[in-house]
Amino acid sequence: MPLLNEPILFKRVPTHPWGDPSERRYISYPEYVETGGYKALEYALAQEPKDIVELVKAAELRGRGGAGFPAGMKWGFLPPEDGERRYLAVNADESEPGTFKDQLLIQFDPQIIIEGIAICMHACRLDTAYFYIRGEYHRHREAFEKAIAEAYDNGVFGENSRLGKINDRWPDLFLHRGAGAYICGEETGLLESLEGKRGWPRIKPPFPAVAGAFGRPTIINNVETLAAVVPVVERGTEGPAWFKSMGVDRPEGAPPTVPASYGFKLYGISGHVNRPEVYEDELGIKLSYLIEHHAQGMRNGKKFKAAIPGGISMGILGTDQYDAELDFDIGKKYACLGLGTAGVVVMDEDTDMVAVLRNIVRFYAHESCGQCTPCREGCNWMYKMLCRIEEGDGTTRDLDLLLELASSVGSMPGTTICGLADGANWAVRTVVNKFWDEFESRVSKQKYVSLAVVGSA
Ligand code: L3W
Ligand code: SF4
Repeated sequence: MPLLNEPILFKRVPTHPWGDPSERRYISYPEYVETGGYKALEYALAQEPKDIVELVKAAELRGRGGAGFPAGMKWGFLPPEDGERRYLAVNADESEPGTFKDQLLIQFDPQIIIEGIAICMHACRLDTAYFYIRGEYHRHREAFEKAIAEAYDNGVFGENSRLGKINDRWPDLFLHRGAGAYICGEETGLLESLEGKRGWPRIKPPFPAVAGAFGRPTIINNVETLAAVVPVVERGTEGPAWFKSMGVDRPEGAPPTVPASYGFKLYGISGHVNRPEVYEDELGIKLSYLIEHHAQGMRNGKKFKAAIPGGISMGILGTDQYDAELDFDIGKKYACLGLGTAGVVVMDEDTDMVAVLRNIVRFYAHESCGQCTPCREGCNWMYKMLCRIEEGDGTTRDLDLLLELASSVGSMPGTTICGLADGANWAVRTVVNKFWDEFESRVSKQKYVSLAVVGSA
C-alpha cells in the first residue's frame, strides 16, 4: 500500500491503487464544486492576501517543476504593488523527457489548477495569468480551454470576478500554447516566448519576481505546485501542519533555513516496468518501492540496472542505488543533481548505457537554443564523441574529453545562461562515472591519455 491513505491531488482522477484509470473523465466545474472544490479559494478570499502567502511559506511547499524552490518564499520576493500590471505565468510546458505528471490534472481535473491559480493571484496581487501549455498537448489544451470558460462563467475571472479588482483590473486567465521547444520550459525562455519572441533564456538576476513578463513582476509556478496549494489553503491554519505531517523532515539539528521535503508528490514512472503510470505518494518513498509496489515490478522479471530520478537533467541513479529515497535531498546522498520533476525512467539489465547517454546528449544538442557557445558547441561535440563510442570507433581519449568537458569549471559547467548545458553535463558525468566499465570496454585502448575519472559524479 502507498504511504498516503488516500489520493489528494488525484482525489477526482482515478489512478492506481485507488481507482480504475480507464474511468478517467473530465471533471466539470459543477462536479468539482460538488466534491468540495473552491472551498480553498473561499477561505483565501476571506483572509488578507499576505496571510495566504504566510500560510504557503509555513507549509514549506517546494516547487514541483524541477528546482524545488520554496513556493511561499518565491511569492514573498514580489515588490510592493504600484498599481500597474503583475503577472502569473503557469508553467505547463512539461517537456522534460520522462515527465508526464501534470498532464492528468490538466486534462481531467483542470479546476484544481484553476483554483490554485486564483488563490495565487489573490495572495500575490496578480491581475493577469497565463497558462503556458506544451504545444503537443492537444487534448489537454481543449480540456483546459473548456475549464477556463467554465471558470469565467462561474465568476472566478473576468468582470465582476469574485476575486474583486486586482491592481484596478478584473483578473484574467489566458491560455498560451508553446510551439514544441524544450527551452521554453525554462522560466525566462517561457517569458520571452509569451512575449512573442524567440524563446531565448534571459540572464538572471533580475529574477522574474522582480522583472518578468513585459518587464513587470511575475510569479512562475509549475502546474502541480499551484494544485498543491489548494488542499493546504483549504485546511486554513491547520494546513501547514497537515502538509508537514507527510514527507521527509530536514536532517536533525539542521536550521529552519535548510528546506525539507514535505508533503505529497506526483511520481511519473516509465521505462522497463510493468505498469508505467503517474502515482501519488509522499515525498521520500524509496525508488525500489515505487518500482515494486506502484509500478508492479520490473518488466519480464529483469533485474534493475539504472534509473533517471526526475527528468534527464538530474543525472542517473546506479545499480546500487535501487533503494534511494525520492526526496529533494536525493542529489546530496546519491551523487546526482536532484529529484527534478520526479519523472522516473527505469532501465533494466539489458540496457546499453552508451546508447542511453548518446540519446540523452542528442536531445540536448538538438534543444540547445544556441545563445551560449559552450552549450551550442559543447553539446554537439559530446554527441559526436558518444556516436563514435557507440559505433566502436571511440578511443579512451574521447572518454577523457567527455568527462573533462562535462566536469571542469570553465569548459561547460557554470559558463552558460541557463541550466540546459548543466543538465547535459550532469547526465554525462553521472552516466559515465557510474557505468565506467561499460564505456571503457567500448573504446579502443590506443591513444590512452587517462585523466582517470575527472571530478566526482
Ligand atoms: C527571486 C531569488 N527568485 C531563485 C526562483 C527562480 C525560479 C526558482 C528556481 O530550473 C530545474 C532545472 C531543470 N529571487 C531567486 C528566485 N528564484 N532564486 O526560484 O530557480 P532555479 O534557478 O533553481 O531553477 P529553474 O531555472 O526553474 C528548474 C530541472 O529543474 N528540470 C526541470 C524541467 C522541467 C520541465 C517540466 O517538464 N516540468 O521541463 C528537470 O530536470 O533542468 O535544473 O523560479 O526564478 N534570489
Ligand atoms: Fe541556450 Fe544552452 Fe545557453 Fe541555455 S545554456 S541559454 S539552452 S545556449
